Amino acid sequence: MNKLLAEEIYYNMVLGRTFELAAKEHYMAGDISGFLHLDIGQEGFSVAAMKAFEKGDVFTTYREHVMAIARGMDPRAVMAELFGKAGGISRGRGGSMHLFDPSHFFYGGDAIVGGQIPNAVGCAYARKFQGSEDGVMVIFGDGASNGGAFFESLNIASAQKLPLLFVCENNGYAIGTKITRVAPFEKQAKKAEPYMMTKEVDGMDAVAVYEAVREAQELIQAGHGPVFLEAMTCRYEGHSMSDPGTYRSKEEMGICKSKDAIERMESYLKTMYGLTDTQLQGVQRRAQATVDDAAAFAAAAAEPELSELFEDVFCKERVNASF
Ligand SMILES: Cc1ncc(C[n+]2csc(CCOP(=O)(O)OP(=O)(O)O)c2C)c(N)n1
Ligand SMILES: [Mg+2]
Repeated sequence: MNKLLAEEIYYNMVLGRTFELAAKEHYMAGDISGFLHLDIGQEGFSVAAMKAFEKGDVFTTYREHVMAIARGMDPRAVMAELFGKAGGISRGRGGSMHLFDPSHFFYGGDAIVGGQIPNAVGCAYARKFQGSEDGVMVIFGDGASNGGAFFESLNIASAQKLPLLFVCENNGYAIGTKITRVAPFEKQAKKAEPYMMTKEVDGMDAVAVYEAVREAQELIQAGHGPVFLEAMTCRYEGHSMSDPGTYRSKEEMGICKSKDAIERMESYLKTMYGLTDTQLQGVQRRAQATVDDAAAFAAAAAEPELSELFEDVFCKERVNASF
């Protein structure tokens, strides 16, 4: 990976973690309500996957703030969405789980576990039909891979040879349930093996994730059909702000945090490109300033108009007159 890209990925990882820590603080202060799922610990995967799949459509889960920012969305608009403000990326109507921006080919954020998977299949079908070569990436958790829609999606994507990259972000848990209690194996790629090529990557290693996603996208762009990538990650916080995470031992968390993706990227930048601690601290300060600015913007932004309350809720016209 060249220096410029490595620095860009590092900045976005630090920005992501700083953003998440600020979101946590604002949630506790009552500025953010509803659900808030933090991505702390998984930033290496989130940022590298977005940077690698720069061209193409992206569908993902509710744990998507860091991905949205890495994709190019303005941190101000993302934070304002968390605050439920009119200046939010989804006009304050979606909140944390529904960051949506077609101009960046980023279609959420989905509160329905696994709901994004069949949506991505539909998009991949459309892209194939349109002759577009970039491909579609869908990211989902290990828990989501137990749902029926996931298996149906594997089936139809492989039967139709769709340009779709399935990425399972396996953090080992669905809320407080360990994946091995509800699935017969720890690695979920096994479920996709009869249908398509599968690969595994260390999701705590941003450089490896970047390379694995690039390679997989090249395969789908070459008309290879769908590919399945499994990234093994680790979340540091509870499932959401309402989960104290007491089901994981100190020992387990210690092992988890010893793989920290940000620290790993720092050693990479130091050994490969001779970056100094002072330079890395400069990056951290830049990230902090961006997040402070985003939070100040969100706090000062206007609430959505009350008159908009029922907008985009009901269909205004009959689509089919004979219906
Ligand atoms: C269809 C559906 N069932 C259940 C839930 C409740 N729920 C929210 S998140 C979650 C766990 C999902 O775990 P996983 O797919 O591994 O994602 P992670 O949060 O670990 O990234 C569940 C069961 C939901 N939102 N939607
Ligand atoms: Mg999970």
